[in-house]
Amino acid sequence: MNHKVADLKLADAGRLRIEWAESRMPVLMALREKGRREQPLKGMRIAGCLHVTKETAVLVRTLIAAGAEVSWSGCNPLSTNDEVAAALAAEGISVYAWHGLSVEEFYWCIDRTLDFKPTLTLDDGADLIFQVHKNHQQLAAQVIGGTEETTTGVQRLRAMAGDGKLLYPVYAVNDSETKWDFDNVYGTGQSSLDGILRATSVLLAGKTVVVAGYGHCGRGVAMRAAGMGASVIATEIRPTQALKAVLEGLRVLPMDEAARLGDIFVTATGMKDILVGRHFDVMKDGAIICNTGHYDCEINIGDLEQRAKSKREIRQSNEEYLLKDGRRVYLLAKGRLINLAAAEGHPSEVMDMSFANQFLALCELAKNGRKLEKQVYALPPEQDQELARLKLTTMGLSIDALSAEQQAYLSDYSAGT
Ligand code: 9W4
Repeated sequence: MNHKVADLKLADAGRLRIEWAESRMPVLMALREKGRREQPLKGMRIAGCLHVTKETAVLVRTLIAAGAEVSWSGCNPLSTNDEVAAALAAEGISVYAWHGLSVEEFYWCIDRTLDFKPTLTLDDGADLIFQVHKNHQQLAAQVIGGTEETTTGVQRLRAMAGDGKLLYPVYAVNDSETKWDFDNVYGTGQSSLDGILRATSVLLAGKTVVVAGYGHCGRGVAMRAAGMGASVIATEIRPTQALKAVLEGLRVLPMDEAARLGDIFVTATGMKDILVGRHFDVMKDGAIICNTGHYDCEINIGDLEQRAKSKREIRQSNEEYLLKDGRRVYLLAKGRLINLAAAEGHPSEVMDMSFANQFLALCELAKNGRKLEKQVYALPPEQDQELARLKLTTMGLSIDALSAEQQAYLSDYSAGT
């Protein structure tokens, strides 16, 4: 058997999910049709370690259409969609993933994907690459290259390359503008509000939303909350970001002041202890708090527990803390990423861009990877332009181009102003 999933009977439901994602991922679908004709991945064996979601399934099917053999595991024990995993397995695809697997099972799954001796690896968090380097070094010689999806993974791989320890070249997919900018701003923006609404079903119009951290994610959340009629306060520690928030029409305050005013708090800083005891002490009765930053330590839940007389799950992903003075504070998704724990992560349209980058990176490795050093590489900037253009085309949009005269004007340094 070339798979291990929770329940093959879920395959029909999984197929519907994947079909829906395919209808929302036109760039990857266009690349699939081109790949089917040109077979850029023919002869490649790809081991992937990436969230088993409906969008990932669209990528997997695309890799296969382009000529690759694949073997897949999930990269987070909680992110596997069992219906999707079943659908892939039922199609004969090698997939080792089920929701809620243990740490030992997690590495067991990765090892199964390495059994078929990959020529390319695809990572989200670098667990698969690390497993090759730690326990299967003999496989590295035949691996042409790998890709890595996340910032953290890329940082760790750069450190390895710096120490001369990286055994094959890796493309940092995260560094592409068509990946991080779209994920962080538009993906996190919409899906975080989606999570908040699924967990609460509150009216956003007229509410005061406090966004902690005005980075890309915070900006996305603020923009969408404002669009639904909330008045938005941003908190920041970086003067430039705070200034941008002000010039984009938000109020900027220290959290100690914002804590008294907010109806809904969303942390998006990547730092710990953004909401702590002294903030809970002054929040309005009924305040809603959640996190969309990478770590689940932005909200100090210990401080909240200390102040609580009792707590109960009042709705899915929504816990009511009754404080000793009678006020109620609602903590969503236990302070974990609200967009993933209470909604479905980035919409398929956004993943379309990220995974198209993955696909093109693997094609590039198959073609030219043998010429690369054992380093971490950014994808060529032309790829960003190509993908953005393709996305526009699939949306039925076209843009202008410079005329020959305009091109010449750009490079003519003899002309005055
Ligand atoms: N999913 C995830 C993580 C933790 C988690 C309820 C609280 C990331 C990127 C993509 O990490 C991911 N914790 C959960 S559910 C859950 C899900 N709970 C359960 O109690 C804890 C994850 C990439 N991506 C999208 O964003 C959309 N399609 C994708 O492939 C997926 C999942």
